[in-house]
Amino acid sequence: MKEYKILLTGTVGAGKTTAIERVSETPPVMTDVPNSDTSIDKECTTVGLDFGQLTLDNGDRVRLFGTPGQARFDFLWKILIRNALGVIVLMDNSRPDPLGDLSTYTQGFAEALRTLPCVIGVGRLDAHPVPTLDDYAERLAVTGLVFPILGVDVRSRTDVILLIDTLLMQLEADMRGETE
Ligand SMILES: Nc1nc2c(ncn2[C@@H]2O[C@H](COP(=O)(O)OP(=O)(O)O)[C@@H](O)[C@H]2O)c(=O)[nH]1
Ligand SMILES: [Mg+2]
Repeated sequence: MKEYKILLTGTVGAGKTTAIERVSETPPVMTDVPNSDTSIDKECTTVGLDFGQLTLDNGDRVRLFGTPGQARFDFLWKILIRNALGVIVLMDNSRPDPLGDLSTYTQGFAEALRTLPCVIGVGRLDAHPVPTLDDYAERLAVTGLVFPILGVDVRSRTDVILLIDTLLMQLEADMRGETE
């Protein structure tokens, strides 16, 4: 049995808390509190971290850590990324500048992303088709990064599992590459 620590990050409201709620087998640990930031239209916001865990079909265990979304908490990102084996970045395509948001996270996690696998999950694509997944790929390519980019709805358990599986597939590919 293997154990994976995965970090889930992304903008406020992208669905980090929802994603962890959907897949966690144990009651998720949450630190959402009433939102005092009037520039963000949301009742609750994550100040600390969310945590949940699940067992995959093959018995491997995944521990999921959700980061606070706001970039002003990036000192916490650096702590939470320790020992993580991969990063899921959730994007909200209804925001004013989703590609700018993407850059915030690729810069915030730049050091980790040099070695760790990552997958980008883009939400609310149905109502907000632009930027397209290709636009995201192009933005990533500018910084020399190549990661899978998936359109997802984190309210769907299947979609959250797909993000985790996509990340773990990269991990396994990396490990095979190392032993060959
Ligand atoms: N309509 C719609 N709502 C979504 C979608 N993805 C997430 N949401 C909603 O957006 C909110 C995300 O909140 P939350 O999980 O607290 O976001 P966090 O700040 O990243 O933790 C929840 O109410 C979700 O139900 C989507 O693709 N479409
Ligand atoms: Mg949250």
